Amino acid sequence: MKITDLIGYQVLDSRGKPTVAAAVTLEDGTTHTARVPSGASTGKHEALELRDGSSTHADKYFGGHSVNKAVENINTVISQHLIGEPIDLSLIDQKLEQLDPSANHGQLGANATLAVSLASAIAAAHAKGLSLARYFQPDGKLLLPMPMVNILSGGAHANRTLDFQDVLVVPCGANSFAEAISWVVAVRESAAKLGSQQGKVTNLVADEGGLGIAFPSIQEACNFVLSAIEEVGLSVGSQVSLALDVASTQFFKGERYQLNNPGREFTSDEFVHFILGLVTEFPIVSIEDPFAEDDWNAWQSFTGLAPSSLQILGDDLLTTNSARLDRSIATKAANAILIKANQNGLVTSTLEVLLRAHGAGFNTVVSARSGETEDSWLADLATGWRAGQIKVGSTHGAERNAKWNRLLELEKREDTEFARPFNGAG
Ligand code: 2PG
Ligand code: MG
Repeated sequence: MKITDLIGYQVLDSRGKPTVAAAVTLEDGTTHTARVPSGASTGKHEALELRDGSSTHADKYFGGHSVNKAVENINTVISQHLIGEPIDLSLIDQKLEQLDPSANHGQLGANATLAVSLASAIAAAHAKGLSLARYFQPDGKLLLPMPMVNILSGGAHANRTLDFQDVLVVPCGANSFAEAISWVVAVRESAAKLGSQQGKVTNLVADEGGLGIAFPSIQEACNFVLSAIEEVGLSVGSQVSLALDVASTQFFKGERYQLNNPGREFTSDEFVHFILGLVTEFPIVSIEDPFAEDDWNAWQSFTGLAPSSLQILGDDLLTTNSARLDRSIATKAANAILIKANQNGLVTSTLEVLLRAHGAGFNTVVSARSGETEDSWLADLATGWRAGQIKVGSTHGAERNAKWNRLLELEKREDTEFARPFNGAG
């Protein structure tokens, strides 16, 4: 089946910031749309998100964030080359690569290429009469991912109420996705209740739906979430464990890790030992970006010292980039990769990074961004790609729940099994 039309247009993300949407129309008259997400704590090695800057007339009210140039690139260069072509995802992504051979998709904008690539994937699945998850895995049981869910938010997502960006929970002992998400909802509610009992401000919801509660230290924040878990009668460790996204690049300044709470700064080596202390003291199964995006030595020495069961997850470090992944495999810096399609810019090359990671024995966590949309394709990608884990933010906000709800739907409608990557943890 051929593409008869392709358009790009500007829409809003969950922060009210402009983002790119693309719509692919097929010969059978159906139209398939996708919208791209956008980060706040972005890594400097990510693919380029093309924004207009403040000078354009069309941008007057968007403070330089509008995406008219990226949209224009879809409506001129890209559509010229794709209209009339068959709906074949790998050919389309190859064409997009040829149209913008720059490593970071900086000419067309990774927001333009990804919108087209995603809409094409959705259209290609339709053309085969499959769900997007099934398009990537036509046979056998689909693997529903274990969710990693934000309870407390800090960093760039919550005006630095905490130095660390996320304190998350992993319902590692749940037997189904539906059970997993129900436990998490209970823990988030329990945390909100506990916070108000303790006189904390709990009505501040951060960009990803987590509670923006201030704490004097990360240890107090972790203890608070542990109490919230116990309060609902779930057992810490065997049923629900902790995970952290330190997002440390955000507070790595002048070669020092600078914490506001408590006011203290650390050399890389000191911070390696600080993080080791945290993962020893708390039932933490996964730690993301404990070190800055180019502090490779710290990553390497931590991975050598940490318990082998700990998931050491590279986000800003690896930026869904195969060369950076290869370096981390070769140097044993990290043992897991966060997979974000918009860090990469194309669906097929994002999948290639994930498969390469699996080949090296790395865990993979498919992730949303802090600026999200109502789209749910992420749930299908995580499932059809057998990622094993997914991170979407909290269970608050329709842009987050669209992904959880799609996973609940896949669990009911498809032949699935639930991933248990931390089975036996705790
Ligand atoms: C992260 C993401 C999502 P952002 O750091 O993992 O939580 O944040 O999209 O702002 O980069
Ligand atoms: Mg991160």
